[in-house]
Amino acid sequence: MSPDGPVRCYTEWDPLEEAVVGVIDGAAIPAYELATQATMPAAHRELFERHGGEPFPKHLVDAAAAELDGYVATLEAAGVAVRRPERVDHARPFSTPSWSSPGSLSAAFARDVMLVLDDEIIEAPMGFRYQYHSMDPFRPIVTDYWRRGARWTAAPRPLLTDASYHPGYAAAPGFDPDGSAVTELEPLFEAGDMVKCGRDLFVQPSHVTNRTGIEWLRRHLGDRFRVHEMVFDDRHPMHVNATFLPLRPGTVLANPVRVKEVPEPFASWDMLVAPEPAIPEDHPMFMSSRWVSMNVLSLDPDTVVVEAGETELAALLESARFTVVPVPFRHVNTFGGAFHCATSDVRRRGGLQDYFA
Ligand code: DAV
Repeated sequence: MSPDGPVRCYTEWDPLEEAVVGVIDGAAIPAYELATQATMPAAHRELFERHGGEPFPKHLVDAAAAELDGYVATLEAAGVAVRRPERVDHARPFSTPSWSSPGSLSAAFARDVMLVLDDEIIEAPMGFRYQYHSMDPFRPIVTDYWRRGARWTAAPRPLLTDASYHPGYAAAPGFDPDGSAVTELEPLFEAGDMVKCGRDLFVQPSHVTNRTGIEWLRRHLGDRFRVHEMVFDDRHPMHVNATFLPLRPGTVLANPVRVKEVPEPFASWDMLVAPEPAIPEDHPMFMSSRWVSMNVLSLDPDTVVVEAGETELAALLESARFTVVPVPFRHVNTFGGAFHCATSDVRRRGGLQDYFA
């Protein structure tokens, strides 16, 4: 727990000193598999079925890549050190002894592949088959952090045979963690389903995070952290950061459609209700809902990066005394996320605190 180590992160809001920001280069169209069906817009099913594993059209990738570079420049101008994963071709098939995938996805959403907590990086056991190698482009960075003193752990590698999926999941009317697209056969989680609030880690069971994965984390983290579950009113849960996002002690940004009840520990916090996304209805959104509009990133307890077109959200945050840094990110939105998804915070200033004492 050296305070001078390269990795140290306890919250979503302490002053950001270093982060990994993803790259979209080489992105492939996700293959159609059960977890895709459970989480991604039904309108694009045919694209996934017919073109899964092929490269995404270059003009879409290039536009998003330019926005990611612009975002990195903004972070660097704010004094944040930024590392990027390797640029690789994700349109390459691979297989295990049990199954094969026509390709991978991308290295755009750095958040999801690893949980950075305390001085440790935990590689996520991801539930999509096409995410099986999603950590690979990040390995040089993580190896370097480890050489410089960080702890480095990989959660047990999942097998992802058919027994890890639950084809009957769709029968449930809302989301019931016991009716997730993934079974409880082995630990599965993605770090996008988590928010860090000091001693308390809040995790959403979803179609990519199961209770076995949450229990693995609970036991791995031991006494220093309390691991809580949060379930929201979302039929297609995959990552909690377009649903419920703490911005500073006492303030959380919430999705009005999905958050019907504030999780008990947050009862005394101010809830900022995210406005209707400004993303045009006809904007291509292949992998998420338009609610990635609220997928913001805190640079410190007073400063939030917001998509440049989300002016209502910016006004709401300003009325709550935040400074808003607008950054264009619509073309990144097309691929299923925004700033919180694209960023894995590696070091934030500040120590381990209890915000719910
Ligand atoms: O539509 O709320 C957000 C996914 C962020 N990676 C959604 C999914």
